[in-house]
Amino acid sequence: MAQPGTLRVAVVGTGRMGADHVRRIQQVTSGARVTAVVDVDAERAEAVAAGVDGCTPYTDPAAAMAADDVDAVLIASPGPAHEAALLTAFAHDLPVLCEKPLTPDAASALRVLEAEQSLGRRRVQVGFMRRYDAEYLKLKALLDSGQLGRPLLLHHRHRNVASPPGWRSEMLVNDSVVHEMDVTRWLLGHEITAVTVLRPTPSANAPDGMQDPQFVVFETDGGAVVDVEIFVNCGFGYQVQAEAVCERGTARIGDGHAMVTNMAGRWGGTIAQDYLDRFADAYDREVQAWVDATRRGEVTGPGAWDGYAAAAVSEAGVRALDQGGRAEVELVERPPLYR
Ligand code: ISE
Repeated sequence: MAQPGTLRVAVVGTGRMGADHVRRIQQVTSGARVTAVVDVDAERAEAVAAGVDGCTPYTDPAAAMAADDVDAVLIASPGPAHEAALLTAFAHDLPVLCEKPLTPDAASALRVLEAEQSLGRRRVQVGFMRRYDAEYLKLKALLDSGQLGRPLLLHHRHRNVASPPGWRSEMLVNDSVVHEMDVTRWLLGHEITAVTVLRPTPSANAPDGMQDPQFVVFETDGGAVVDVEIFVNCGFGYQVQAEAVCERGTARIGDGHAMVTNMAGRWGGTIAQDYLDRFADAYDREVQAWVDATRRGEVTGPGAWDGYAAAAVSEAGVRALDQGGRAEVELVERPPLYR
């Protein structure tokens, strides 16, 4: 039985990310426990539920959200399933932590935004976990302090060891670079107005037909120019780096120098191999912040507007990738609920 006041969470989607969130809520987060897990694969849901005391497996998100012992929902199913799960959570007036992307395209994200507005209050935190990473938080605090002056440029590097099976070129934009879209908006406080995608000769290690790496450029409404190297089959490790170039100096994060070793005439360190490792602390902080805010009856962190804005930039990015060159971002006016 959950302690009184403990947030009882249904986790929708028990793939890699969802299963990691179940572990996190049970073992790391305070004030919450998992009482339901949902997966279209019944056996997988049962296997995950079997490891958690008092947890019921479901194949239908709506059934889990209607259960008496569910107070909140964490959505970690694939992006195309998010809209239906979010609308069902709204129908039950349940607070939601929704993994990124909010939805795969701007039209569906806008429908979510409209549905949340009709509730009259915010219900959704979006899983842009980099906003909870200690290094990104330091960079944000430094930029906000004004010590470096106005930011002019951001350089991002985003590398994965290997792309998952079934990945396509546009997923580098809407599944990977979506993080840079969000941190750029968050770090600078600007909206992204245009996206250009340049396509170097693909790596011989990329799957057939995949444009990898890509070089993506954002323009912002505050006059900044931002570049992103996305390379999802780099082979050697998981690296996420960012450098801000400002009027009075620069600041860089993500070098991964937590420990440097000297041995046998060489110096060096190790490189994380995936995001669950590199961003483990950020995920822990993100989920704890969601649980704490939800228990206070609040919604904090990146919300549906941020999810929609990232979806609109992704859409422009995919257009720029397909057609070559530059595509402008089409964004609706920011509704009062998100100002
Ligand atoms: C994945 O879904 C993530 O969110 C990771 O942070 C990103 O590095 C990876 O490219 C995505 O596929």
